[in-house]
Amino acid sequence: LGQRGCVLWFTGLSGSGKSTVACTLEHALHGLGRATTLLDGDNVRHGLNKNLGFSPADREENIRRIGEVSKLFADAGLITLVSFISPYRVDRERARSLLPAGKFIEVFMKVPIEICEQRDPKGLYKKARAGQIKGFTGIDDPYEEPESAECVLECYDPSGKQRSAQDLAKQLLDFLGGNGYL
Ligand code: GGZ
Repeated sequence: LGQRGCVLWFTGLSGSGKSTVACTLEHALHGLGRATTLLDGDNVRHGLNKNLGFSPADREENIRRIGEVSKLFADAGLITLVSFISPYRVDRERARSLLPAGKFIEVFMKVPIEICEQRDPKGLYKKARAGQIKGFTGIDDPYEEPESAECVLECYDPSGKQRSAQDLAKQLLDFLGGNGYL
């Protein structure tokens, strides 16, 4: 079991494609025979964190618990994919500080909010604009962009064309391979 565990921490707005890319990357890693786990809203906010909502204090506690659980998985040798908005820089930095240097890889899904809002797959931006959801990230709750993420995924090329999840996952695989994580 020579595998070195690490945490790939995806951060980005609602609708930026975090979970899609994380899932695509996970499949690619399985193809290489790597043991992984994926933490996202579906398996964490509905279980471990089902007592938490979206107030600043609840988001902080959400990310705190996810950081601690990620550390446990990484210590067990898994490539741990984590997909939450994680909007507050200080909370991401605390999750980073739980791990030895180099084991926390921050992945910023760089997508302009205008595009996330246009896509609006679940109609949540629309509801936030209408005041039916209060404290929505990017509308009336802050998203603090990473300042030194290990990986910045430019999800749109300069011409405005969307890059595929496969292409973005490939960028991450290249990063992992090139930096001795695989
Ligand atoms: C942001 C919200 C909110 C508010 C519900 N703000 O597109 P989605 O639906 O699937 O992703 C969003 C998800 C965000 O949960 P996280 O655990 O990732 O957030 S955080 O890291 O800030 O704790 C969205 C939905 O939950 N959602 N209300 N007010 N997103």
